[in-house]
Amino acid sequence: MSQPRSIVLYWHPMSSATPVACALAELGVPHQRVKVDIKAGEQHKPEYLALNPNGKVPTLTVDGAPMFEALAIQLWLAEEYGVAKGLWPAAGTPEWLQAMSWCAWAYVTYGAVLVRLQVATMGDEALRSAAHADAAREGLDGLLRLLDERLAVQPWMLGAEYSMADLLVASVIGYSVFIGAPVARHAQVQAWLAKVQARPAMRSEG
Ligand SMILES: N[C@@H](CCC(=O)N[C@@H](CS)C(=O)NCC(=O)O)C(=O)O
Repeated sequence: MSQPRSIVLYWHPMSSATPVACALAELGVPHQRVKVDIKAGEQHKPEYLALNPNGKVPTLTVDGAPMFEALAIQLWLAEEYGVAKGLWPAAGTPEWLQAMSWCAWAYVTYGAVLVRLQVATMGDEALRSAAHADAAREGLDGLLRLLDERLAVQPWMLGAEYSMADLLVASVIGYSVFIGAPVARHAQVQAWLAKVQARPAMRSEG
């Protein structure tokens, strides 16, 4: 058995670090937490930028070695700890190919349209636009339809069992509800999201 690793999560409450905190809890990974006060600008300190040149949370260090981007961190955690727990498929299997695809779909494809909606409806007044917001909402609706079709034929992202793919994808879809994505139009997605969010690990930001 390999030596336990020393894991440290640099985080801020209710941020992009939240899904990582939930993933650590779901996988039962012992770790330390370091709060980075992004409202006070701690993310711009040279010692933090040395870990994460983006100056954002989350950052995870593994035996002192840093990694950043919530998607990359969660995929690493799933690979490292999820396979033994039956929460992540073995690399190279058909289920793993689907897991990688849907996690990237959520964070990259869906996430890009979500940012369009966010920019068109929140933040800088000069960038707000009802037309852009409508177009982004329609884009998200089309993507949510794909997810709804998948969840109409199987209860979880990878089939019969809950997996870390559900946690990753639901983290993005759940956040998108707050931005105004039309999740409520998709009954299967809504029911699945409620099941994922009811898991104890999803409330363990700490
Ligand atoms: N794509 C990045 C996004 C990280 C991100 O935007 N983090 C925000 C909090 S939600 C942050 O640290 N903002 C501080 C800043 O921009 O100064 C990831 O997934 O890690």
